[in-house]
Amino acid sequence: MKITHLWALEVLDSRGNPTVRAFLELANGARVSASVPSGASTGVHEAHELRDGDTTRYNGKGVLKAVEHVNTVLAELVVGRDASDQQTIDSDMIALDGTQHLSRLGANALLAVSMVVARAGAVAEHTSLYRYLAHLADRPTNSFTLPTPMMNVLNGGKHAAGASDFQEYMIVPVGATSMIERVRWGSELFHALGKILADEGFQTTVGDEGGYAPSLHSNTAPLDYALRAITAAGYTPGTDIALALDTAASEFYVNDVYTLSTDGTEYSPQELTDWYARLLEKYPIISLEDGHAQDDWAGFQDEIKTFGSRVNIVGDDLFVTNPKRIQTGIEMGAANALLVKPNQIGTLTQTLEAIKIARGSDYTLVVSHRSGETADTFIADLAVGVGAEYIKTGSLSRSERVEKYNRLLEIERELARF
Ligand code: 2PG
Ligand code: MG
Repeated sequence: MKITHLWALEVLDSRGNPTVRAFLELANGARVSASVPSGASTGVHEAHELRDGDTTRYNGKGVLKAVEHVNTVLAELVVGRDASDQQTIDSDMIALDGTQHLSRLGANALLAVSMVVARAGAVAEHTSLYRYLAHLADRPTNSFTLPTPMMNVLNGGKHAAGASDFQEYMIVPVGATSMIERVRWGSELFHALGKILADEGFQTTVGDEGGYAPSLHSNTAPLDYALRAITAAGYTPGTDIALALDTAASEFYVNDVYTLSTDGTEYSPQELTDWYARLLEKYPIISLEDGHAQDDWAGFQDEIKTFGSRVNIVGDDLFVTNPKRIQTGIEMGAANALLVKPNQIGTLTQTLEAIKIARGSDYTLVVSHRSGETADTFIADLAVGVGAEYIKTGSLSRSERVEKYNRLLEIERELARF
């Protein structure tokens, strides 16, 4: 079905910063929209998020230029095309931009259009977004599995000042057999954790991703609190609920040294691997994301050699959802799992290509939100559509996080009915 209108607006994300929301109208009058998220611990190799730099508004963070690009050149390119034309629309937008990191038109402009075109494609086919995304990804559209959430119940790093150096302490309800159970277990644990923290006089205010952000003065204490909360909520650590970490190590790495100021320790890349190995012995951790810095390929290789057979070693800043970097990682044996963030690369088609390459080498997939989110639940459908084993979309509070879980509940219900 023909696309008749395309336009964009500057709206706010969950941190109160501007982001791009695109709208699209089809020939039958149906209208859809899509919003782009934004990171804080962004990798240096990510596609370019275009900000206005005009300090008289939003401290330079406005996105009016990106919005203008959607309203002019991108609308010109897309209006009149068929909504099912995802691949060519995406590749034509990339060609029109003409730069390596989409810095001319802005990856935020391109992704907004790419997402809204996909949503329109699903509407035109009278199908659900996850089913349509499965079709775009060349996957079966008659059998789906739901991802297991990695729920970030304790926030640190760049997402919560004054907490830990590590960015994310996640709980993973591996023993739950349905989304209804996974969400309930997560919520019960989140509240049990809040009670433990409050009883001990810690703050229970939340960070950017909806997890608690107390100052526990140690990078391992949050793991102990998470374990206590699992037990307090009536679950068994490891078998019912496991743990996952995103240390976001690029943020505490300078000149070959990893500095954990909360603990007062410094590690070489190899010492850091050894320390992680000790943590993995002690805690039921099943996944370690960005355990070394974004260009410390040797650090990641070392992780694979030391504990790669037991744990998901997830590349986020390392890969930035970029097919070329993933290929390099595969050749070097530097990870075994891919974090998928469409806005790191800029279009849906490139995201699906990244996934295909990773899958070709049996990588595990973790579809992910950004720390600056909107109420858009696109990534929930993406995780189901591409058959990701995991989704990472924050804690059990803050609507921009919880809405993704709610969307997964809807999808589970829909799959049970049809
Ligand atoms: C990450 C993400 C999401 P940000 O590092 O994995 O949790 O954070 O969006 O700030 O890059
Ligand atoms: Mg990360």
